[in-house]
Amino acid sequence: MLTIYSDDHHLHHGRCELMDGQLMPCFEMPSRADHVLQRVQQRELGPVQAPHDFGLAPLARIHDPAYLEFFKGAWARWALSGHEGDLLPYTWPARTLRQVMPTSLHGQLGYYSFDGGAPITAGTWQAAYSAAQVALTAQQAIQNGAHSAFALCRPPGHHAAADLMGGYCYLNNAAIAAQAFLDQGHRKVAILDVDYHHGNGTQSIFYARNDVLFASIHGDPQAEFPFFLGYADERGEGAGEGFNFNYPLPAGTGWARWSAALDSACAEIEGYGADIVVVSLGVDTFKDDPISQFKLDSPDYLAMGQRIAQLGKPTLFVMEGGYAVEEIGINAVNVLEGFEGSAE
Ligand code: SP5
Ligand code: ZN
Repeated sequence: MLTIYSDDHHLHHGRCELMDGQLMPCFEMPSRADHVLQRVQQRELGPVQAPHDFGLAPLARIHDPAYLEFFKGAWARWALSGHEGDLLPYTWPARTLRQVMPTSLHGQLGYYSFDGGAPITAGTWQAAYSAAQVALTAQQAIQNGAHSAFALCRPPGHHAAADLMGGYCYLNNAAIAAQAFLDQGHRKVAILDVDYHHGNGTQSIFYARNDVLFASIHGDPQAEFPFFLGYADERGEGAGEGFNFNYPLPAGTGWARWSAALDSACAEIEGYGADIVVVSLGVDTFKDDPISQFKLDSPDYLAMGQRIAQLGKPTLFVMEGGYAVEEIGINAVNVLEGFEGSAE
């Protein structure tokens, strides 16, 4: 399987995230992608190539142009005002407040974010921009006939909505790639999100549309981040009604229960008749993940890849979460090897 990877991810190294009442060192760190790349090479999964640059246009098919403009320029505004540390939001337009656009940098940052988990550093825009290009380059490989490809994206993307960053995410790599498939002639794309956290950004982007089916298996938002989306009764709206599927699962979920949800999600994807499957590949479902509560073990990821391969569709894997840094490479590449071992 072809892997697309850019060293630019190193440009994004946030110092702290706001979590559990504290500023904690960021769990989403550069060594994550380094470990995945090492494992890809060690297992000889296939060639590793750098991304092409498709510019801003495919990003603007998903993200609000004003949001892109803000994100691109935020660090320069922060540095100009004499600051050196990371830019992190602290006030959000929650209920009872107005959805207005202030002129202040922190006001605008609050407007364009939903949590204190996505710091902006000097290199965050470039890293996120390159990650989106990584996804688009892997998408192009499939468009040109490959049965599968791996977009080794960092930072991740599935929490980012059209005009919101949060949950370590800035640009929704999987959504950008899914839209590119549609723009290049495909009619039905299924996004299967196996990250431990609900893909709230991806869901919101496609919630009223029937050309993208979204299915997500994740920690029950009653108890887990992102708390405010990801419930089972969210089925889509308008033309998108019946094209959104959430499988919230309790803490402690292991492979037996998790794989039953995967079977259900796969049945929906088959019934839909997807041309293409995009997998939001988070491996924070791992038993030793430091911020998550599922109990999948490394061999389970091989079985996950095998089950996804049974769909028989061209499949784009897009890297999302996974914070047990020592095992992230083994687990992510196990999914890809499981897929390849079973693909036609
Ligand atoms: C892409 C992705 O996986 N983003 C995840 C963002 C999660 N941020 C909030 C994590 C809260 C974890 N709380 C449990 C802490 C255990 N001490
Ligand atoms: Zn996650």
